[in-house]
Amino acid sequence: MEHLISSAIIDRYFAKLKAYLKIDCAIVGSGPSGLICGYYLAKAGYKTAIFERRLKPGGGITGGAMLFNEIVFPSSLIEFLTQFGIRTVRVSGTDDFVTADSVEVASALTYQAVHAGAVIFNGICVEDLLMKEGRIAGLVINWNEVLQNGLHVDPLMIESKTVLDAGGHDAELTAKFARKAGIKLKTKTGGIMGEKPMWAEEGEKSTVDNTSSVFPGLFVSGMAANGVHGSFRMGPIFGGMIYSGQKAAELIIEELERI
Ligand code: 48H
Repeated sequence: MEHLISSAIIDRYFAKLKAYLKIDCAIVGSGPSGLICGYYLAKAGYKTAIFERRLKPGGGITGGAMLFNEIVFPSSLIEFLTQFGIRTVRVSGTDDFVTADSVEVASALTYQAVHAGAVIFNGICVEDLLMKEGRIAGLVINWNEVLQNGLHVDPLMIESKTVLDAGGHDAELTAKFARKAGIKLKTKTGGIMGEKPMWAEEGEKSTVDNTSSVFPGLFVSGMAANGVHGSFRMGPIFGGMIYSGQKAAELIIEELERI
């Protein structure tokens, strides 16, 4: 019996991975902006995979704030959150904000993205990007454990028409790509501008403004967008991340329809 269990898992996993070697959009990171973007792309019928180096999806959502597992959203998102199966509680003394259980939010966003048709590959790190003829052409992937242990093991590649860097603070992947490729990014300076300190209101707003295409085929969302374009952090309020994921999906769909 044991060999059947092993064989079922091996067959199914490799069938799934093989089916996603050539896709429409590869999303790096399963934080809120990556999951939301994956949800909308998959729902619109685009072949979408999310690569997450950690074991569990959710990125910075699950830990809440200082491990207090509640997060804040603007009230403008109540209807959206309810549709996603997320319960909210009004914040006393203001109509502007609600709270939600961060474990519930991470689970609901993950469930909705996967059920819309996005596939999440966890435990896999995107170590580099694939670039051909002046545009991004996919990802270079490896087991996170291989990289963490510094093992000299060559990677595999995923071909993708578009890539979203939703990898969070410091926009490590886009920074590495710009440095290695020696190209100019579509930012005010042509380079990575770097995240600024805390300013919740400005950070929330600029996350959406900064969600953009930074090189042909390469998009940035969430904290990676703020890292690339040089804007503020906002702490444990997640409205900007949801709107950023929605905007990233719109921009990527526009590009997929154009190329
Ligand atoms: C595979 C990778 C790689 C890689 C990173 O940080 P995230 O939660 O992403 P966002 O930007 O959607 O959300 C940001 C939000 O969670 C947050 O941090 C806020 C609001 N901070 C405010 C503040 O003031 O601090 O998730 C990114 C995910 C993580 O799960 C990483 O493990 C993953 O991306 N990731 N996965 N390959 N190269 N790089």
